[in-house]
Amino acid sequence: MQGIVQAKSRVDPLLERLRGKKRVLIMSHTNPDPDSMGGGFGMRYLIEQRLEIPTTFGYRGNIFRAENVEMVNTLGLGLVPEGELNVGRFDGLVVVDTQPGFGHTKLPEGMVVDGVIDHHVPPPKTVKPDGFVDVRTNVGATCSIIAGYMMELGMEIPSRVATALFYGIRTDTADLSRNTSKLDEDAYLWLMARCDRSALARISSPTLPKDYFSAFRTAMNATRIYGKVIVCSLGQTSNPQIVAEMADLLLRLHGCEWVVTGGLYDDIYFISVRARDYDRDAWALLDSVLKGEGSFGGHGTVGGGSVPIKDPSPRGVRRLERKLVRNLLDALGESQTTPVSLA
Ligand SMILES: [Mn+2]
Repeated sequence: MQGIVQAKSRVDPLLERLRGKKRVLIMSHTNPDPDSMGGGFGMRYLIEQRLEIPTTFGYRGNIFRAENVEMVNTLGLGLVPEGELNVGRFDGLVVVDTQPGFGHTKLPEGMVVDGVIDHHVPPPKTVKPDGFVDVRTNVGATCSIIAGYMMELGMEIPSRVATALFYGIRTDTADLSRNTSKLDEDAYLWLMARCDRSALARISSPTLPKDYFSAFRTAMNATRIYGKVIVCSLGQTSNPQIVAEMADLLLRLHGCEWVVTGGLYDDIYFISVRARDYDRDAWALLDSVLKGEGSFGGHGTVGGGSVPIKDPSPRGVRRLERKLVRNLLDALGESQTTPVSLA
């Protein structure tokens, strides 16, 4: 007798665990980026389709980057801010693009974590949840892992979901140019064929407010070149996203091998690291810059960290920046180099 062959997927144990739940909450790290938003949207679709359980994507912090705001609006991601979540309504919790134990990840108290799907190096003090864990540090984007489940299950997905997942892979891997695995390539091509191209174009180049450009001018003036290392210490900033955007831009400077940018927002000092060459390890560099302070994460040539500041006065910020830059230059052998201004 021939039965119906069910497609098998790596996500099956999670689906089994969630079966029968009433309402599932999906969370990511604070200030969600496209990979976490795309991954969350993808997991919502997967769970709702396979299990017919309603889901909600809850988030902490803000969505800063104009592209990311456009992504939320154009695709109708329907994220719910933490303050508006009624946590008691949920009996399931799935965490995407981060892991419990990271400093930038706060999950609702008392809730059991049913699943973790991520591609970051696990935090040093890992509290291993007893639920489903799929952490693949060789993969460039959480969205690739989630698209992989859909491919394994033979699912067809709406263009909105495909576009969100695709944009997550695009941003985390810079269009497959960094930290890329076979799975990222397969997922990228599979999603590309299902994307809404005009939505994608809108998300990729949204209009920008005037103060965006003045923030860039300030950042240019704050940039110093120490041989192969570019440093941009912004002090207080009104938009922490400029820290990551400057890192991406400065990496294109001739002769640059490393970029480290930083800025204070809401009493947290944010740091971004980028490396030009494939074999560089941003995680290891952040480890030696922060020396146990704050928290950080990274994969391959891209990394980010945050340090809560005790003294947020301009002097206090300058003191922290000086210390971090000293650690950085020591770690990269540029401590004797005289800095040159960029602009
Ligand atoms: Mn990611």
